[in-house]
Amino acid sequence: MVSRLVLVLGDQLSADLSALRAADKGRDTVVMAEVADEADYVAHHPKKIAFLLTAMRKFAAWLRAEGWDVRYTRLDDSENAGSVVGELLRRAHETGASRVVATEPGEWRLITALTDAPIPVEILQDDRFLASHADFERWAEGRKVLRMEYFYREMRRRTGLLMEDDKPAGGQWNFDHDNRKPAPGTIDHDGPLQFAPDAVTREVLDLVEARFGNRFGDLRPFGMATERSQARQVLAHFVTHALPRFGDYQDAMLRDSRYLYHAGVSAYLNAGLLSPMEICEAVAVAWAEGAAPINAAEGFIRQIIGWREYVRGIYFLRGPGYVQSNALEHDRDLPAMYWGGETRMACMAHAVAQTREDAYAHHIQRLMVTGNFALLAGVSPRQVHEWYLAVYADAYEWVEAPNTLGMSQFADGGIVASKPYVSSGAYINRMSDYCKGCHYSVTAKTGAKACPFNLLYWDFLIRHRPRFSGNARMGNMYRTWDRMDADRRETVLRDAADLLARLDDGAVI
Ligand code: FAD
Ligand code: DLZ
Ligand code: SF4
Repeated sequence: MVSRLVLVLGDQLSADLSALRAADKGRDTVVMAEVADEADYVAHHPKKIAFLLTAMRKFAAWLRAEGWDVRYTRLDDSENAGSVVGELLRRAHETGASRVVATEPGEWRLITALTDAPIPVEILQDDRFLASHADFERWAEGRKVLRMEYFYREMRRRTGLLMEDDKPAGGQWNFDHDNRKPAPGTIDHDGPLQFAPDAVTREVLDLVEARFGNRFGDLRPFGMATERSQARQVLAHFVTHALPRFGDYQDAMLRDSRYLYHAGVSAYLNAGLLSPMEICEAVAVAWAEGAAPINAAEGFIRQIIGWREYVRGIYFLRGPGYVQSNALEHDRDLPAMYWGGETRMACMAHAVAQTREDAYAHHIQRLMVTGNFALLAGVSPRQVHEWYLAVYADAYEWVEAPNTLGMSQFADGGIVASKPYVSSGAYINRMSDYCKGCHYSVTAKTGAKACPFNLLYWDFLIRHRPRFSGNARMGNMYRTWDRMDADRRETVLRDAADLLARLDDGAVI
């Protein structure tokens, strides 16, 4: 029988990958390649590139130790073809292999490239997820609205996580009402475990610095896990030290505590160093042993078997056109402050500085600070999407696009979110300590010192009144506006228009 190439991509670093399971160790050749096309299709954060290339090199070494023939291409190899398909063709020529077996990539862009490649590529399901495309399609079939909560309950029943017979543990499916506490004064947790760079990591850091050092994003200090055993330590550290309080302060934001009690495992999970079930089982065990309360365990498990699986389902259900979505017809350019440009808004400055330094921000920073501002200001969702895809270490289109375009920007017209996630400054003030040090006043509703979120909030609602006034969950907002004094309403809209004009002129906001 003829030999095949087995493609392993940078976010497929799992021992039980379907392509590896389908291959013959004695006959087939694994292909792994660091290629410019994958680093450049958006301007990925240098830390993200360094993490993936280091993890790829270590995974390749592990595969070799397991007896695989691995052809590994480094970014600076002179023969490097520059693209995944180019590398497959080069290795096919070199080995005489006439077919490729691959696990489905997490982006349509690469699926199309493999499907169109001038060599037959067999694409297998990525069964590292709990719901297959067919499972999700079956669930979605005939439903008018695809709400995550109902999908999640099915996943609980299917996995048996936090189930007592056929009933949810604690008597409720969802404990979110216990999970919205404002920021506490202090946090007794330093965030995810960090690792001093070893020789492999240091070599990659030098390479990434030379090639991508001038991009947005700090490469150093670098403390990410880059192999499975380290990622397992990050998980164990989270379960012991942060999980018990994860639920309580899930939505809070603090200047001096970037992670609060969040896990910081998404980059490892999405690259394949951890599996969703092993994470959830560790959390369920902690709850069963009384080491974590139900609101923490349920809240955390819902993110993984609920949201994570659900957004992937939406991405593949809606097809390659999903990333073009722009239901609200927003077309403003992404302001320079997203790339580190100066801003007087303390919340935006904090979220962007943390993103630049860590390639990480937690969910509420992404949704209610950077996402909220872009939505209120009417920024082109395509540009917002490309920013999120580039700057976070955990970002691949299958997970990033439905979160950004659907949940955050309402660009899909309400498939993921039943109403737009917009708020005035009051929400940010309640959930964070950002406003204390801000140039703007969160209580000022008009005038030069008015918090930009306060002005743009009303401007957004009024601009989109025909679309949203009939939404039962938004009626209160419109009633509040209608009760406002007419002069005040005029001033709010005039100040908002002035703010947007200054934003377009490149003024510091
Ligand atoms: P924790 O808060 O500790 O949560 C635990 C885990 O749950 C995460 O590791 C993650 O795997 C999963 N999870 C939580 N929320 C979501 C969600 N909404 N969708 C999918 N998984 C979730 N997450 C990504 O993994 N990649 C992305 O590119 C990404 N882009 C986002 C863009 C926007 C605009 C928003 C609002 C959210 C995005 N998220 C994304 C979801 C979420 O912000 C991150 O998963 C989370 O911040 C990762 O940090 P953590 O591991 O500390 O998470
Ligand atoms: C994100 C990324 C980067 C920066 N570099 C590589 C690479 O050099 N080689 C590789 O195989 N994968 C890389 N990746 C991850 C891919 O972009 C990812 O597999 C696809 O986007 C599909 O999710
Ligand atoms: Fe952000 Fe407004 Fe608070 Fe300033 S006052 S930190 S702009 S919410």
